[in-house]
Amino acid sequence: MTTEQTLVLVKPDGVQRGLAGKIISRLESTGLKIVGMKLMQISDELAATHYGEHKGKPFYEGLVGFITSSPVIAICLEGPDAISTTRKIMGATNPADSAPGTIRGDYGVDMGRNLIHGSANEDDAVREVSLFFSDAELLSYKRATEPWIVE
Ligand code: DAT
Ligand code: MG
Repeated sequence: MTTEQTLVLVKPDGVQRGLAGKIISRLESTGLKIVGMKLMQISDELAATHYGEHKGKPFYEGLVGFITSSPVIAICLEGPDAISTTRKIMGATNPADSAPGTIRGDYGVDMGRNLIHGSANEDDAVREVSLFFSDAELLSYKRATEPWIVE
């Protein structure tokens, strides 16, 4: 197990639909630690940088339009295997293929409204966390429950 940080976004559909609490609760319940969190409006520039890998794809304009359409909640989660654990709880990119019990499987029906972003791998996670959070916004703290979460 490697201690990792990962970037999560509760996307505009999650915030608009009042599902942010439920989505964050599922991630928080794993024992992963919230080390940064804020409600924010993503600018066109930030969206273009964040989704740079998808530039030129047919869904790119819609994706950038959607992610900048209304506020998101950005979260930095920290803990053992935080990246893959978060991706598992999110479910597959297309909610239609996401298993029941996952966030996208339980709350979504459309690829373009899939509620949540989570960094895909270690390189993306490092890049995305520093894109959305300054050093001062990421807090280092201990929780009394930690020995009950990690051996
Ligand atoms: P993920 O969000 O699971 O990491 P991704 O990085 O491949 O998926 O794509 C980013 C987002 O773009 C995804 O959450 C939804 C949208 N998207 C991806 N592929 C798409 C497609 N074929 N049609 C429409 N939207 C798509
Ligand atoms: Mg991705």
